[in-house]
Amino acid sequence: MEIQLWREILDPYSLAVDELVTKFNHIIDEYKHVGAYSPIEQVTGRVKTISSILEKSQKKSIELENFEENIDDIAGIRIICQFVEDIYKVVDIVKKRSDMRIKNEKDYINNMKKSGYRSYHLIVYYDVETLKGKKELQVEIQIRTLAMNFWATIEHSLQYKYKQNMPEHIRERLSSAAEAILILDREMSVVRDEIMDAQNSFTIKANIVADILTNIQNLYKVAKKQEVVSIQDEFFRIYQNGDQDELAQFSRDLDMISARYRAQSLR
Ligand code: 0O2
Repeated sequence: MEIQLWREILDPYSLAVDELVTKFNHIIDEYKHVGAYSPIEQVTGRVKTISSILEKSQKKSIELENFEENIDDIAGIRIICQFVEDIYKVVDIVKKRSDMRIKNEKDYINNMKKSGYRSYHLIVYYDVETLKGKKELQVEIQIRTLAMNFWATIEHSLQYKYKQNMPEHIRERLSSAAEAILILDREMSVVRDEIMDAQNSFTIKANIVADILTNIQNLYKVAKKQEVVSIQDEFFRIYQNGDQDELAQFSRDLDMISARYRAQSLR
């Protein structure tokens, strides 16, 4: 197949990957903006390379004319979560969306692969708009924890290096590393609530401080310098005290002061 034709075929897959990465990143932002914990930690995406498509077609005896129907991971999205529980939340989020239709799912978390591989896979149908009109594509979404991703990345590199001939002692090491990852994920789940509380309160505090600083910066334009300086001193005092409730109250008071100045400027 000519390189130009490959480009034409793969272009919509690039669009799908770009759109989906943006959409999943937006979900992270939505959680952040309401000060809530996001089950999605990180999102990446890729379009399978031509050589990788050729290799898979050969391995699975797929005719090149039919590769789009038969290779379901030409567009791939990888979603990384902190905790195993988050993976199932993300699966629910995807299932409830109207822009992705589930074709099939594989739970390699409850059914770990012989290699030790763990991950949740969804194949979804996703529509993109091209110059030729709407095109329905298949996209593979892999959802896994940070720990599972660490293992899979290392194992993938070793698979690539050794192809079918991975030495037995390395296979054994990978298998015991997979066990260690399983235990690590379980241990992290036990302290999940505490970790989430700590992360939530960090995010909430950061948002309050950002609001206060924006307000102070705007007040410099409209209020007397002396008044802003004393507001700023009060902020430093409360911040150093470290009492989050007091900081939140200060932020609300500052909102009212700012609103008063805005009202005055409209008169
Ligand atoms: P690449 O290079 O990552 O794209 P099936 O026909 O369903 O039996 P298929 O189509 O390979 O097999 O589906 P499966 O098993 O769900 O695997 C899809 C992808 O999951 C793989 O894509 C890998 O990315 C990942 N994966 C599956 N098993 C393993 C494993 O044992 N180790 C690692 N590191 N990754 C795995 P590709 O196309 O094989 O590879």
